Amino acid sequence: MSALTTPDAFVFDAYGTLFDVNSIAARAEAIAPGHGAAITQLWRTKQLEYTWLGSLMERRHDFAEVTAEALDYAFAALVLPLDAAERQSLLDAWLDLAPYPDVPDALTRLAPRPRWILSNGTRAMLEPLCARTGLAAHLDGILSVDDAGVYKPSPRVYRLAADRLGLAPARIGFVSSNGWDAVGAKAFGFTVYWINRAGLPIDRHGPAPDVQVGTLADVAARVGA
Ligand code: 2OP
Repeated sequence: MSALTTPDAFVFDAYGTLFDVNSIAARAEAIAPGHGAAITQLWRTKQLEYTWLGSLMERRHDFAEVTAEALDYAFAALVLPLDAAERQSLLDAWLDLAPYPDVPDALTRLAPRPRWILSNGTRAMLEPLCARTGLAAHLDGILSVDDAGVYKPSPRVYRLAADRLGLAPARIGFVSSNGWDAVGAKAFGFTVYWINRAGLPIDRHGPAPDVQVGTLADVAARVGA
């Protein structure tokens, strides 16, 4: 994609892209000293795995339910105790995430293009998070996969954004830090910016993103904002 063809609108993944999920590890470490990283990694892996399995089984639970189910799996697999208050504290951490430092300014720079979230999260998870962090002031709206009844990377999810914006997919810039989400969005037809925060190779199961960058500020710079 040439640097001159800038998208007419932007759509953002939430967890790991706009919001830093690493703060969850600190809370897990406080509850289970020495196990915070292992808990968080297994929890996030299972959380996403359950979204894919639920979609394939056509028996999906919403992201709040899946997040709780994955948490219970992680503590059982690691044979660690978890009382009700600690469990609720970890689940509440998803409502208490911080935006990455460069995100508010980068979103401001991308204006006046429409800027929407498209996330696996439920509205009940995303709306208070965007309000509390102030990101709601930099966004034009929130789309949850709940409106499609299936999880990413189903094209029915990405279609939600194209329909809501009334734009051809290629005119929409999709931004995600999750490689599998970036590949799914590219397969749908978006112009895709992969924020490769972890320096990983791109997944090979589908078309590669158009642009690979390190931060959201890099995305704004790429479109001359
Ligand atoms: C999101 O949809 C995949 O967690 C990622 O926000």
